[in-house]
Amino acid sequence: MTTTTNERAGAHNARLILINTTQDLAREMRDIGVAPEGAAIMVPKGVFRVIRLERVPLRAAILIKEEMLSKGGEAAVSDAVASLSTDTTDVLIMGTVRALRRAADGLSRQPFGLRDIAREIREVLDAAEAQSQPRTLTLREHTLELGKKTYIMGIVNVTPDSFSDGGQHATTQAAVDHARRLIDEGADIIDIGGESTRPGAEAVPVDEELARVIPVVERLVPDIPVPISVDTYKAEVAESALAAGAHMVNDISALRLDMRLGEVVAQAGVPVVLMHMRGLPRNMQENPHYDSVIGEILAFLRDAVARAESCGIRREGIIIDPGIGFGKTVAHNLEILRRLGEFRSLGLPILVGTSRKSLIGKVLGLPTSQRLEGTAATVALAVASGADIVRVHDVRYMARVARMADAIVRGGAACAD
Ligand code: PT1
Repeated sequence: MTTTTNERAGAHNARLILINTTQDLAREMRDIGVAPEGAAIMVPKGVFRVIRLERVPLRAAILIKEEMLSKGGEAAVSDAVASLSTDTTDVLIMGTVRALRRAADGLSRQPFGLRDIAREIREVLDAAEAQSQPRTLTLREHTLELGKKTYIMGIVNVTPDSFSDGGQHATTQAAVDHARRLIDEGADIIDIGGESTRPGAEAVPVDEELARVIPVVERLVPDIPVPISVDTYKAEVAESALAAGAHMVNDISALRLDMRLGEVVAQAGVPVVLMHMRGLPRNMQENPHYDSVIGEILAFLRDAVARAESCGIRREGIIIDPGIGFGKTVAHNLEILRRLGEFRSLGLPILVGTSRKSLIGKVLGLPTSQRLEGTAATVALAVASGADIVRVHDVRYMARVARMADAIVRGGAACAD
Protein backbone atom coordinates (compact mmCIF):
# COMPACT_ATOMS: atom_id res chain seq x y z
CA MET A 1 0.00 0.00 0.00
CA THR A 2 1.32 3.41 -0.87
CA THR A 3 1.66 5.96 1.87
CA THR A 4 -0.78 8.77 1.38
CA THR A 5 -1.43 11.68 3.67
CA ASN A 6 -4.50 10.55 5.50
CA GLU A 7 -5.87 11.05 8.95
CA ARG A 8 -4.01 8.14 10.42
CA ALA A 9 -0.68 9.37 9.13
CA GLY A 10 -1.39 12.81 10.56
CA ALA A 11 -3.01 14.99 7.97
CA HIS A 12 -1.75 18.10 9.71
CA ASN A 13 1.81 17.03 10.23
CA ALA A 14 2.00 18.29 13.82
CA ARG A 15 5.56 19.01 14.86
CA LEU A 16 7.63 20.69 17.52
CA ILE A 17 9.36 23.90 16.53
CA LEU A 18 12.59 24.69 18.38
CA ILE A 19 12.68 28.29 19.54
CA ASN A 20 15.72 29.82 21.21
CA THR A 21 15.13 33.48 20.63
CA THR A 22 12.17 35.65 19.70
CA GLN A 23 13.83 35.94 16.29
CA ASP A 24 13.32 32.20 15.74
CA LEU A 25 9.61 32.54 16.41
CA ALA A 26 9.29 35.69 14.31
CA ARG A 27 10.85 33.76 11.41
CA GLU A 28 8.42 30.88 11.87
CA MET A 29 5.49 33.33 11.88
CA ARG A 30 6.73 35.00 8.73
CA ASP A 31 6.97 31.53 7.21
CA ILE A 32 3.24 30.89 7.63
CA GLY A 33 2.35 34.42 6.54
CA VAL A 34 1.38 36.04 9.83
CA ALA A 35 0.74 39.79 9.46
CA PRO A 36 3.69 41.77 10.86
CA GLU A 37 1.43 43.67 13.28
CA GLY A 38 0.06 40.38 14.59
CA ALA A 39 3.52 38.88 14.88
CA ALA A 40 4.72 41.83 16.95
CA ILE A 41 1.96 41.12 19.47
CA MET A 42 2.24 37.34 19.44
CA VAL A 43 6.00 36.74 19.43
CA PRO A 44 6.48 37.78 23.10
CA LYS A 45 3.68 35.37 24.00
CA GLY A 46 5.35 32.45 22.30
CA VAL A 47 8.81 32.47 23.89
CA PHE A 48 9.02 30.97 27.33
CA ARG A 49 11.87 31.73 29.71
CA VAL A 50 13.02 30.61 33.15
CA ILE A 51 15.05 33.08 35.23
CA ARG A 52 16.69 32.25 38.55
CA LEU A 53 17.01 34.93 41.23
CA GLU A 54 19.21 34.38 44.29
CA ARG A 55 18.72 35.43 47.92
CA VAL A 56 15.36 37.13 47.52
CA PRO A 57 13.91 38.44 50.83
CA LEU A 58 10.72 36.59 51.80
CA ARG A 59 8.39 39.55 51.45
CA ALA A 60 9.73 40.23 47.96
CA ALA A 61 9.46 36.54 46.99
CA ILE A 62 5.80 36.47 47.95
CA LEU A 63 5.07 39.57 45.85
CA ILE A 64 7.00 38.08 42.92
CA LYS A 65 4.88 34.93 43.11
CA GLU A 66 1.69 36.99 43.16
CA GLU A 67 2.83 39.20 40.29
CA MET A 68 3.93 36.26 38.13
CA LEU A 69 0.65 34.39 38.71
CA SER A 70 -1.38 37.48 37.85
CA LYS A 71 0.49 37.78 34.53
CA GLY A 72 -0.05 34.15 33.62
CA GLY A 73 3.35 32.89 34.72
CA GLU A 74 4.69 31.09 37.78
CA ALA A 75 7.32 31.55 40.48
CA ALA A 76 8.83 28.64 42.37
CA VAL A 77 10.34 29.25 45.82
CA SER A 78 11.97 27.14 48.50
CA ASP A 79 9.79 24.97 50.70
CA ALA A 80 11.25 26.91 53.61
CA VAL A 81 9.16 29.93 52.57
CA ALA A 82 5.85 28.28 53.51
CA SER A 83 7.13 27.49 56.99
CA LEU A 84 8.69 30.96 57.31
CA SER A 85 11.89 29.19 58.43
CA THR A 86 14.16 31.33 56.24
CA ASP A 87 14.89 35.01 55.57
CA THR A 88 15.58 34.64 51.87
CA THR A 89 14.94 32.18 49.06
CA ASP A 90 16.11 31.62 45.53
CA VAL A 91 13.25 32.06 43.08
CA LEU A 92 12.66 30.53 39.67
CA ILE A 93 10.37 32.79 37.68
CA MET A 94 8.79 31.20 34.64
CA GLY A 95 6.73 32.64 31.89
CA THR A 96 6.52 34.01 28.39
CA VAL A 97 8.63 37.04 27.56
CA ARG A 98 5.40 39.04 27.67
CA ALA A 99 4.40 37.75 31.11
CA LEU A 100 7.91 38.35 32.47
CA ARG A 101 8.10 41.89 31.11
CA ARG A 102 4.65 42.75 32.45
CA ALA A 103 5.55 41.28 35.82
CA ALA A 104 8.76 43.34 35.83
CA ASP A 105 6.70 46.46 35.12
CA GLY A 106 4.44 45.66 38.07
CA LEU A 107 7.34 44.80 40.38
CA SER A 108 9.25 47.97 39.55
CA ARG A 109 6.63 49.95 41.46
CA GLN A 110 6.87 47.90 44.64
CA PRO A 111 9.00 48.06 47.82
CA PHE A 112 11.44 45.50 49.38
CA GLY A 113 14.10 45.90 46.68
CA LEU A 114 11.70 44.82 43.94
CA ARG A 115 12.63 47.76 41.75
CA ASP A 116 16.18 46.39 41.50
CA ILE A 117 14.90 42.85 40.94
CA ALA A 118 12.69 44.16 38.11
CA ARG A 119 15.74 45.82 36.56
CA GLU A 120 17.73 42.58 36.73
CA ILE A 121 14.88 40.64 35.11
CA ARG A 122 14.68 43.17 32.27
CA GLU A 123 18.45 43.07 31.79
CA VAL A 124 18.45 39.29 31.40
CA LEU A 125 15.53 39.39 28.95
CA ASP A 126 17.28 42.12 26.96
CA ALA A 127 20.55 40.15 26.96
CA ALA A 128 18.76 37.10 25.57
CA GLU A 129 17.60 39.21 22.63
CA ALA A 130 20.86 41.08 22.14
CA GLN A 131 22.80 37.92 21.33
CA SER A 132 21.21 37.68 17.90
CA GLN A 133 21.79 41.35 17.16
CA PRO A 134 25.11 42.30 15.53
CA ARG A 135 27.62 44.06 17.78
CA THR A 136 31.13 45.20 17.01
CA LEU A 137 34.26 44.83 19.04
CA THR A 138 36.74 47.62 18.40
CA LEU A 139 40.42 46.83 18.87
CA ARG A 140 42.14 50.08 17.90
CA GLU A 141 42.23 50.02 14.06
CA HIS A 142 40.57 46.58 13.87
CA THR A 143 36.90 45.73 14.27
CA LEU A 144 35.33 42.32 14.74
CA GLU A 145 31.66 41.96 13.89
CA LEU A 146 30.39 39.76 16.66
CA GLY A 147 27.54 37.40 15.92
CA LYS A 148 28.64 37.00 12.31
CA LYS A 149 31.06 34.17 12.98
CA THR A 150 33.09 32.62 15.77
CA TYR A 151 36.51 34.22 15.91
CA ILE A 152 39.64 32.11 16.26
CA MET A 153 42.20 33.27 18.79
CA GLY A 154 45.50 31.50 18.09
CA ILE A 155 47.75 30.77 21.07
CA VAL A 156 51.38 31.85 21.02
CA ASN A 157 53.29 30.85 24.15
CA VAL A 158 56.58 32.66 24.58
CA THR A 159 58.09 30.41 27.17
CA PRO A 160 61.67 29.18 26.75
CA ASP A 161 60.74 25.58 27.53
CA SER A 162 58.35 25.63 24.57
CA PHE A 163 61.25 26.15 22.20
CA SER A 164 64.94 25.46 21.86
CA ASP A 165 67.34 26.66 24.53
CA GLY A 166 68.99 29.03 22.07
CA GLY A 167 68.43 32.07 24.28
CA GLN A 168 66.05 35.01 24.05
CA HIS A 169 66.58 35.72 20.37
CA ALA A 170 65.73 32.16 19.31
CA THR A 171 62.67 32.18 21.56
CA THR A 172 61.46 35.47 20.06
CA GLN A 173 62.06 34.24 16.52
CA ALA A 174 60.23 30.95 17.15
CA ALA A 175 57.21 32.79 18.61
CA VAL A 176 57.09 35.26 15.70
CA ASP A 177 57.28 32.41 13.18
CA HIS A 178 54.60 30.52 15.03
CA ALA A 179 52.26 33.56 15.07
CA ARG A 180 52.74 34.01 11.32
CA ARG A 181 51.89 30.37 10.72
CA LEU A 182 48.72 30.63 12.84
CA ILE A 183 47.61 33.65 10.80
CA ASP A 184 48.15 31.68 7.58
CA GLU A 185 46.04 28.92 9.10
CA GLY A 186 43.15 31.27 9.79
CA ALA A 187 43.68 32.93 13.19
CA ASP A 188 41.58 36.10 13.60
CA ILE A 189 43.45 37.20 16.75
CA ILE A 190 46.88 36.25 18.10
CA ASP A 191 47.16 35.80 21.88
CA ILE A 192 50.70 36.21 23.18
CA GLY A 193 51.59 35.00 26.66
CA GLY A 194 54.87 34.83 28.58
CA GLU A 195 53.70 33.02 31.70
CA SER A 196 52.15 29.59 31.77
CA THR A 197 48.89 29.43 33.72
CA ARG A 198 48.28 25.72 33.51
CA PRO A 199 47.65 23.97 36.82
CA GLY A 200 50.70 24.02 39.09
CA ALA A 201 52.57 26.67 37.07
CA GLU A 202 54.58 29.21 39.07
CA ALA A 203 54.44 32.96 38.45
CA VAL A 204 57.17 34.51 36.30
CA PRO A 205 58.94 37.70 37.49
CA VAL A 206 57.78 40.79 35.64
CA ASP A 207 61.19 41.49 34.03
CA GLU A 208 61.31 37.99 32.63
CA GLU A 209 57.76 38.24 31.28
CA LEU A 210 58.56 41.61 29.68
CA ALA A 211 61.70 40.19 28.08
CA ARG A 212 59.68 37.34 26.59
CA VAL A 213 56.55 39.16 25.42
CA ILE A 214 57.53 42.65 24.31
CA PRO A 215 60.03 41.74 21.55
CA VAL A 216 57.40 39.45 20.01
CA VAL A 217 54.72 42.16 20.11
CA GLU A 218 57.17 44.69 18.63
CA ARG A 219 58.04 42.35 15.76
CA LEU A 220 54.41 41.38 15.02
CA VAL A 221 52.60 44.72 15.28
CA PRO A 222 53.93 46.27 12.05
CA ASP A 223 53.91 42.93 10.30
CA ILE A 224 50.57 41.16 10.73
CA PRO A 225 47.01 41.89 9.55
CA VAL A 226 45.21 40.69 12.70
CA PRO A 227 44.85 42.15 16.20
CA ILE A 228 47.25 41.10 18.96
CA SER A 229 46.06 40.18 22.43
CA VAL A 230 48.46 40.00 25.34
CA ASP A 231 47.78 37.25 27.89
CA THR A 232 48.90 38.82 31.17
CA TYR A 233 47.52 39.87 34.54
CA LYS A 234 50.40 42.31 35.16
CA ALA A 235 49.79 46.01 34.54
CA GLU A 236 53.42 46.62 33.64
CA VAL A 237 53.43 43.93 30.94
CA ALA A 238 50.07 45.08 29.54
CA GLU A 239 51.23 48.72 29.54
CA SER A 240 54.42 47.96 27.59
CA ALA A 241 52.63 45.65 25.17
CA LEU A 242 49.95 48.28 24.52
CA ALA A 243 52.65 50.94 24.04
CA ALA A 244 54.21 48.60 21.48
CA GLY A 245 50.85 48.48 19.68
CA ALA A 246 49.01 45.44 21.10
CA HIS A 247 45.24 45.60 20.62
CA MET A 248 43.71 43.87 23.60
CA VAL A 249 44.42 42.44 27.07
CA ASN A 250 43.52 38.87 28.07
CA ASP A 251 43.50 38.77 31.88
CA ILE A 252 43.00 35.40 33.61
CA SER A 253 42.66 37.26 36.94
CA ALA A 254 39.76 39.52 35.92
CA LEU A 255 41.62 42.57 37.28
CA ARG A 256 42.15 41.07 40.74
CA LEU A 257 45.89 40.41 40.84
CA ASP A 258 47.26 43.80 39.83
CA MET A 259 45.21 46.76 40.96
CA ARG A 260 46.66 49.01 38.23
CA LEU A 261 45.66 46.82 35.26
CA GLY A 262 42.12 48.22 34.96
CA GLU A 263 43.49 51.73 34.71
CA VAL A 264 46.04 50.67 32.05
CA VAL A 265 43.31 49.05 29.93
CA ALA A 266 40.95 52.02 30.37
CA GLN A 267 43.71 54.45 29.42
CA ALA A 268 44.49 52.57 26.20
CA GLY A 269 40.80 52.17 25.36
CA VAL A 270 41.28 48.55 24.25
CA PRO A 271 39.07 45.53 24.99
CA VAL A 272 39.76 43.21 27.91
CA VAL A 273 38.94 39.56 28.59
CA LEU A 274 37.79 39.01 32.17
CA MET A 275 38.20 35.34 33.12
CA HIS A 276 36.94 33.38 36.10
CA MET A 277 39.56 31.60 38.22
CA ARG A 278 39.30 30.06 41.69
CA GLY A 279 42.66 30.43 43.48
CA LEU A 280 45.92 30.82 41.56
CA PRO A 281 47.41 28.55 38.86
CA ARG A 282 49.84 27.23 41.48
CA ASN A 283 47.05 25.88 43.74
CA MET A 284 43.77 26.17 41.83
CA GLN A 285 43.26 22.44 41.35
CA GLU A 286 43.48 21.64 45.07
CA ASN A 287 39.96 20.47 45.85
CA PRO A 288 37.79 22.87 43.86
CA HIS A 289 34.29 23.14 45.30
CA TYR A 290 31.17 25.06 44.26
CA ASP A 291 27.62 24.96 45.62
CA SER A 292 26.41 26.18 42.24
CA VAL A 293 29.14 26.35 39.63
CA ILE A 294 27.26 28.39 37.02
CA GLY A 295 25.71 30.74 39.60
CA GLU A 296 29.03 31.39 41.32
CA ILE A 297 30.98 31.99 38.12
CA LEU A 298 28.28 34.30 36.80
CA ALA A 299 28.23 36.28 40.06
CA PHE A 300 32.04 36.53 39.94
CA LEU A 301 31.94 37.78 36.34
CA ARG A 302 29.19 40.31 37.12
CA ASP A 303 31.42 41.67 39.88
CA ALA A 304 34.45 41.74 37.60
CA VAL A 305 32.48 43.65 34.96
CA ALA A 306 31.40 46.22 37.56
CA ARG A 307 35.03 46.55 38.72
CA ALA A 308 36.18 47.06 35.13
CA GLU A 309 33.51 49.68 34.48
CA SER A 310 34.49 51.50 37.68
CA CYS A 311 38.04 51.72 36.28
CA GLY A 312 36.65 53.49 33.21
CA ILE A 313 36.58 50.50 30.86
CA ARG A 314 33.52 50.77 28.63
CA ARG A 315 31.11 47.83 28.60
CA GLU A 316 31.46 47.50 24.81
CA GLY A 317 35.07 46.50 25.39
CA ILE A 318 34.48 43.69 27.89
CA ILE A 319 34.60 39.99 27.00
CA ILE A 320 33.80 37.33 29.59
CA ASP A 321 35.33 33.86 29.96
CA PRO A 322 34.24 31.10 32.38
CA GLY A 323 37.86 29.94 32.73
CA ILE A 324 37.78 26.27 31.73
CA GLY A 325 40.34 24.38 33.84
CA PHE A 326 40.96 27.20 36.32
CA GLY A 327 39.97 25.78 39.72
CA LYS A 328 37.40 23.30 38.42
CA THR A 329 36.92 19.54 38.41
CA VAL A 330 36.13 17.67 35.18
CA ALA A 331 32.45 17.62 36.22
CA HIS A 332 32.52 21.41 36.74
CA ASN A 333 34.14 21.98 33.34
CA LEU A 334 31.60 19.74 31.60
CA GLU A 335 28.71 21.52 33.30
CA ILE A 336 30.12 24.90 32.24
CA LEU A 337 30.36 23.73 28.64
CA ARG A 338 26.90 22.13 28.75
CA ARG A 339 25.38 25.34 30.14
CA LEU A 340 27.63 27.86 28.38
CA GLY A 341 24.58 29.60 26.90
CA GLU A 342 23.59 30.75 30.40
CA PHE A 343 26.58 33.10 30.42
CA ARG A 344 24.76 35.13 27.79
CA SER A 345 22.73 36.51 30.71
CA LEU A 346 25.31 39.29 30.98
CA GLY A 347 24.81 40.35 27.36
CA LEU A 348 28.57 40.36 26.76
CA PRO A 349 30.73 38.48 24.24
CA ILE A 350 31.97 35.10 25.43
CA LEU A 351 35.46 33.65 25.00
CA VAL A 352 36.18 29.98 25.75
CA GLY A 353 39.52 28.23 26.07
CA THR A 354 39.38 24.43 26.10
CA SER A 355 42.26 23.66 23.76
CA ARG A 356 44.10 20.45 24.70
CA LYS A 357 43.13 20.92 28.36
CA SER A 358 43.20 18.16 30.95
CA LEU A 359 39.40 17.88 31.04
CA ILE A 360 39.67 16.38 27.54
CA GLY A 361 42.57 14.21 28.65
CA LYS A 362 40.50 12.89 31.53
CA VAL A 363 37.33 12.21 29.52
CA LEU A 364 39.18 10.47 26.68
CA GLY A 365 42.16 9.12 28.61
CA LEU A 366 44.61 10.73 26.20
CA PRO A 367 47.79 12.82 26.49
CA THR A 368 48.05 16.46 25.29
CA SER A 369 49.32 15.37 21.87
CA GLN A 370 46.09 13.38 21.26
CA ARG A 371 43.42 15.92 22.17
CA LEU A 372 42.58 17.36 18.75
CA GLU A 373 39.21 15.60 18.31
CA GLY A 374 38.23 16.26 21.92
CA THR A 375 39.07 19.93 21.43
CA ALA A 376 37.03 19.90 18.21
CA ALA A 377 33.96 18.61 20.08
CA THR A 378 34.26 21.38 22.67
CA VAL A 379 34.70 24.03 19.96
CA ALA A 380 31.68 22.86 17.97
CA LEU A 381 29.47 22.81 21.06
CA ALA A 382 30.80 26.17 22.27
CA VAL A 383 29.84 27.64 18.89
CA ALA A 384 26.36 26.13 19.25
CA SER A 385 26.04 27.78 22.68
CA GLY A 386 26.92 31.19 21.30
CA ALA A 387 30.66 31.54 21.98
CA ASP A 388 32.09 34.54 20.15
CA ILE A 389 35.80 33.70 20.40
CA VAL A 390 37.57 30.36 20.89
CA ARG A 391 41.19 30.29 22.08
CA VAL A 392 43.00 27.38 20.43
CA HIS A 393 46.40 25.91 19.56
CA ASP A 394 45.38 23.93 16.45
CA VAL A 395 44.20 26.87 14.38
CA ARG A 396 44.08 25.14 10.99
CA TYR A 397 41.71 22.46 12.28
CA MET A 398 39.65 24.48 14.72
CA ALA A 399 39.04 27.21 12.12
CA ARG A 400 37.39 24.50 9.99
CA VAL A 401 35.44 23.12 12.93
CA ALA A 402 34.19 26.60 13.84
CA ARG A 403 33.37 27.49 10.23
CA MET A 404 31.34 24.30 9.81
CA ALA A 405 29.58 24.79 13.14
CA ASP A 406 28.91 28.45 12.28
CA ALA A 407 27.34 27.42 8.96
CA ILE A 408 24.88 25.21 10.86
CA VAL A 409 24.23 27.48 13.82
CA ARG A 410 24.29 30.89 12.18
CA GLY A 411 22.57 29.82 8.99
CA GLY A 412 25.55 29.64 6.65
CA ALA A 413 25.48 33.34 5.80
CA ALA A 414 29.20 33.28 5.20
CA CYS A 415 29.36 30.42 2.73
CA ALA A 416 28.92 30.26 -1.00
CA ASP A 417 26.53 27.76 -2.57
C1 PT1 B 1 41.59 30.52 28.97
C2 PT1 B 1 43.01 30.48 29.07
C3 PT1 B 1 43.71 31.71 28.95
N1 PT1 B 1 43.69 29.33 29.31
C4 PT1 B 1 41.71 32.84 28.64
N2 PT1 B 1 43.05 32.87 28.73
C5 PT1 B 1 45.04 29.37 29.44
N3 PT1 B 1 41.04 34.00 28.42
C6 PT1 B 1 45.73 30.58 29.31
C7 PT1 B 1 44.44 22.08 31.91
O1 PT1 B 1 43.52 21.78 32.68
O2 PT1 B 1 40.84 29.45 29.09
N4 PT1 B 1 40.98 31.70 28.76
N5 PT1 B 1 45.07 31.72 29.06
C8 PT1 B 1 45.78 28.09 29.71
N6 PT1 B 1 45.49 27.59 31.01
C9 PT1 B 1 45.30 26.22 31.27
C10 PT1 B 1 44.41 25.85 32.28
C11 PT1 B 1 45.92 25.28 30.50
C12 PT1 B 1 44.14 24.50 32.48
C13 PT1 B 1 45.69 23.93 30.72
C14 PT1 B 1 44.76 23.52 31.70
O3 PT1 B 1 45.08 21.25 31.25
